Amino acid sequence: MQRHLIVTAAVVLILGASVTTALALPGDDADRLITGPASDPAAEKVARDALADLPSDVVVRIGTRHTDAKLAAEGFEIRVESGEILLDGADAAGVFYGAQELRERARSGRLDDGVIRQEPSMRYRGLIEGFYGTPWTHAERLDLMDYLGSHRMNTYAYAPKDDPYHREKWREPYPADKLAELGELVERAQANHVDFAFALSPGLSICYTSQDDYDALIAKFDSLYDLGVRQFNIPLDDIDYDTWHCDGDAEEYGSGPAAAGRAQAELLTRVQTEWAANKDGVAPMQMVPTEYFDNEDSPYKEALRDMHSDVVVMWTGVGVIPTTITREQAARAREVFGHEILIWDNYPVNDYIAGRLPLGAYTGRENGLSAEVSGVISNPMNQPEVSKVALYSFGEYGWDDESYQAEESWERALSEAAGGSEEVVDALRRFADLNQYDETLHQEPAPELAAALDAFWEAWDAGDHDAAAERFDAVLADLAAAPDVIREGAADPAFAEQARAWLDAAELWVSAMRHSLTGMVREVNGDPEGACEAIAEATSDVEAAKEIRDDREPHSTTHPRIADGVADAYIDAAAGHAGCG
Ligand code: LOG
Repeated sequence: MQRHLIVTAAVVLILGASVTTALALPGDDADRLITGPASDPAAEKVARDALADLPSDVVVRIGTRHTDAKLAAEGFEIRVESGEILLDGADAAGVFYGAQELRERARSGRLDDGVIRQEPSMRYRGLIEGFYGTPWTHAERLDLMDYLGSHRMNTYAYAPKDDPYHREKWREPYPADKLAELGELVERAQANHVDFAFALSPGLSICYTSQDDYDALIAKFDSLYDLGVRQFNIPLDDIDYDTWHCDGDAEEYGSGPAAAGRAQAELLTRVQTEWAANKDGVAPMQMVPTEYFDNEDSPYKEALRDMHSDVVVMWTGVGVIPTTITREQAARAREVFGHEILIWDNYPVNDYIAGRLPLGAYTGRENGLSAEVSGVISNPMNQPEVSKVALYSFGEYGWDDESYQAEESWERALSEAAGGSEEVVDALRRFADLNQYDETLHQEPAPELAAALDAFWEAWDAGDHDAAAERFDAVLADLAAAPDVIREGAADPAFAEQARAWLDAAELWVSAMRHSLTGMVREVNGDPEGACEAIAEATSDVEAAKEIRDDREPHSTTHPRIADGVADAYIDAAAGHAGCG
């Protein structure tokens, strides 16, 4: 197509380009983009961007309902032939995603004559703001809506544990200013073909048999419905299901997990049948069970199986933050919960590992989970911009979980965060090595640095001190340079702002390692005093690194963890070698 278009463009240029261009004002490409009924402003804007990278005589028709292909929801087809591009979708979201594909291919020169057809493999793709600690700001949420839309993700579930009106004060209506913000979020979500799912967590205090509590819950949902919300969720995770909050519940249901399961199932069934089913456009209810983290059958899950069959059940996999999630496990979850499963994937959430900024690849999710579940959505970090490294891969996995490759996806995510610069990608890769340990998906701290250290010790112990030190210092020099490269080069300055504490701490830990190395070298060169001076410098760097705090909870309570178990171990060992430990 590229070659063909260029030829056509040349011909037009000779024969009559002047006529077309004379009619069009500079930058006016109205005549090159023809929109039909399935198109909307979001798709149009993207398609218009694509025109900039297409030869000027190419006509693009979007959403004109020309395709007879049976596309699944949100799917699209792009037909490229003879100077014309026909882009259509199963729906407006499909046209929007197709326009993104077109823009991307036009930019990278990968647009040949023929047909491109794509459909998402999962119904739900995106995130659940479901972590503890400092919730995202309004501005950050707005930005995330755009991010989701531009990465073919369609779900923003709103469930911040520390929004009091979501959990502790669930009965209370949102104050006007908060409601206005939620309204803006819903609008921005809609503009990006993102479904805003509102979650209300009454489990800390609800009396299941109380009509007043039921009414309070519905009133809250109604207030969000009026803003345009059409997906609703009742998360009942992290509550004590052996404790009732009123005597009536004990009388009605008895006690124990099965009783809790019945009370929850009845609540969801009632909300589904009396409210959701009667409200125009409302999707089936969603819920998070109290036993969300395993797939063993139990009296509680048996009780949930009686819940209205339309209700979607969220599940985190086996374990709250599972290293792996397999098809077999998911199939079993579907069986024991007896409902459609939507995975609440606790990655890259960092509320349980204060001081960590997990930047590793999104790994361990078996290809083909879409056969068993209707979606896999991310519970991200308190730091939204930094979370995009993982969210990028959730987008790819949700769109095509069959062919997803974690490492390759991660490389693309880094490249996006780096604005395409190889130098910045390298710096991010190094920084990510120091920041990938998360106890679960990545259990090896700083594997690259650890490997460099192994090589160093081997050479050092063999007596090859100078060569060992030189090679290791070259590794440390690259690491030392990385924070500044990221500060200056990250595509979005918010990345460096939100990673500030970790970038500053990384600089100090690397500096401490370099001083430690100097100490070792001085010692073997017969300068014990100089050695101990260097070790003292290392110690003061480490002390300074431990003073650093991020301002978001829970990270504000501790210092950033940088390559711990590797960097600190080396610094300790070096002090011993230098004879001043
Ligand atoms: C919470 C979640 C929290 C996450 C990680 C679920 C369903 N609930 O253990 O809010 O962010 O773990 O700490 C959870 O995962 N409970």
